[in-house]
Amino acid sequence: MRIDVLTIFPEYLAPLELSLIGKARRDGLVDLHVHDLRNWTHDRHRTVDDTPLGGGAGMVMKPEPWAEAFAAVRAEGQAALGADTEPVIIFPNPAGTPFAQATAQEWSECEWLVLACGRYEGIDERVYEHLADIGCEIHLASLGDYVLNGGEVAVLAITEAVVRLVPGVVGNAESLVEESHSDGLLEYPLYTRPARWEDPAGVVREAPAILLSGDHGRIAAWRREQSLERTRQRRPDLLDEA
Ligand code: 6GU
Repeated sequence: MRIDVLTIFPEYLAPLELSLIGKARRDGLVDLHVHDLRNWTHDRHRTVDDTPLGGGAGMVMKPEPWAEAFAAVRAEGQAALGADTEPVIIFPNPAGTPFAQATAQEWSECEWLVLACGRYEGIDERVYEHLADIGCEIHLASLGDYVLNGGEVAVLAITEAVVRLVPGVVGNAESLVEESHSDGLLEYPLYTRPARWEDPAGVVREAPAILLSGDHGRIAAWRREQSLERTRQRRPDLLDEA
């Protein structure tokens, strides 16, 4: 999978060198490129924003650097992947559709993602119109109902959620099956040794005896019950869908 990130803060994406994503890159499973949007400005101050037409607070990202950046990144990606390959373009945006595990699964099956980080109040609307006009598949995705300063943190989250689903990235593929949200429910509680633990307050805490029983059928049923109960308490909204 190829991923291109467009941002005015390339340093913000430094964590993509680390841990699971860093290893996936070194293993050749993910070809990830971070680009500075200001490379596609032409004035002395490398300006990417201007005041909103019609007035109002804050600044809006100008269309020209974005259009030039997409054209350049598209050509670079097509040189690597083939001239008929098109990227799926994702704009993290608090006004987008909710990003969820099913979205991560879909995008993990894409050959090429371009993640475009907006800043300030947002990007000039004509950028989206232009990309749609030239036949690009574009998505606006939100992490949840709160506002971040820009798309960079959202891109870290989206990239991690997507890349870990790319085949070969997570060593034990079974761990992707049992985790929260993979079946629409929250994950059951987990325990490890020691089965009998005296906590720092002197309270003896035993792991549920059923987990020591060796009866895999009853353990699976218990875990399902726990998942359902936990989901009912914390996320009743998920139960209606599951
Ligand atoms: Cl994807 N972007 C920004 N700027 N804020 C957000 C968000 C995304 N998701 C929730 N808040």
